[in-house]
Amino acid sequence: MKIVEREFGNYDGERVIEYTLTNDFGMSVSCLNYGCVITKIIVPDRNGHFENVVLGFDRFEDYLEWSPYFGAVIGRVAGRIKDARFELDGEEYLLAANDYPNHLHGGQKGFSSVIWKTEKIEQENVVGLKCFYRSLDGEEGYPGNLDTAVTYLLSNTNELSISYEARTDHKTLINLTNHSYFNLSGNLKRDCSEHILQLESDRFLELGLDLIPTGKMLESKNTPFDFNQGRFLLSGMKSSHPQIVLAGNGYDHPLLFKKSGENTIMLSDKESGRFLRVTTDQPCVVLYTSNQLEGPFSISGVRARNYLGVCLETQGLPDAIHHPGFPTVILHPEEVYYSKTKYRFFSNTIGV
Ligand code: FUC
Repeated sequence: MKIVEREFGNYDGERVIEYTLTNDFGMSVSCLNYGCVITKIIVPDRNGHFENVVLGFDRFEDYLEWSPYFGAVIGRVAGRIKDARFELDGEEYLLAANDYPNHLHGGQKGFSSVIWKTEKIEQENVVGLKCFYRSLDGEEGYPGNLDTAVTYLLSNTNELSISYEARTDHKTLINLTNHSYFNLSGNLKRDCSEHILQLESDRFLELGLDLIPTGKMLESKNTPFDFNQGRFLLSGMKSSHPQIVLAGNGYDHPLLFKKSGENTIMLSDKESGRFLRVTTDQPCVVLYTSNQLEGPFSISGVRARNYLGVCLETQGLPDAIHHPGFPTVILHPEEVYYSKTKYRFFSNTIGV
């Protein structure tokens, strides 16, 4: 197993480094010290053909100009916070309204667009990168100095695990995730709409026109949100279900896992034979089918278009601070925030 480093760019006078972690079977994960961005994940298809299965740019400048959070760690709070404000212990906090009038994915300069300190991990059966970031009291409007560590570990079983840890010195909010856009066809050959998704979930959160949860939990049975038996993403994306239409003819919804504790999500692409099994300790996954990806830029030579990738954002419920019925995203000074999501890649004829 090995780690190779290369210069990727410069940001605010700091060097941007790309670290490529490779296991003994040739699978690799590349990531940056900027936003902990995963730039590439290279895994074999059923014929042993290695290709990239995430959306990412070859040039750092494209991340600054175009990236809709490609591969990045999102924090302090993933998703939207209504009206970019919240109250904690009678105190009102005003956040960056970067998705006016709401707050999105941690603000103007959230965890996805800052330089993290890094530490390489090289052990016998695992190779990885631990990233550290201290978010200062008041950053993007949030209270408390928050120390966060994100660890990427790649194993010889073709599993990438991402663990998140955080501590604060003042009551604050936290809900971290990774915003990778998966496309298992390999090197963006086909859209994610051809992927099959399976997970155990009976309810999802209804969204308002601003894409923020209304607070209502809807039943998924007999709707495009029922993935219990597995379904082609396309079958839901082309439906006229009002929630699908509202999200831009696709999914942008928190799906609530049926049980607490560990849950599994299975994503697969028939033609390449690639599978991705995601295991998480988080209560929901925000399923986003890149309904708003279209733009005047290219992603590794492919023109940006909607439905090119699918995000599986495992996390706490979005806008939880405004919904007392949702599990809390408040972090107290005496607590440690910890969460973990694992991504295991395999193919249906050969594998490790
Ligand atoms: C996702 C979505 C949003 C947004 C963004 C790029 O997580 O929930 O609607 O457009 O990321």
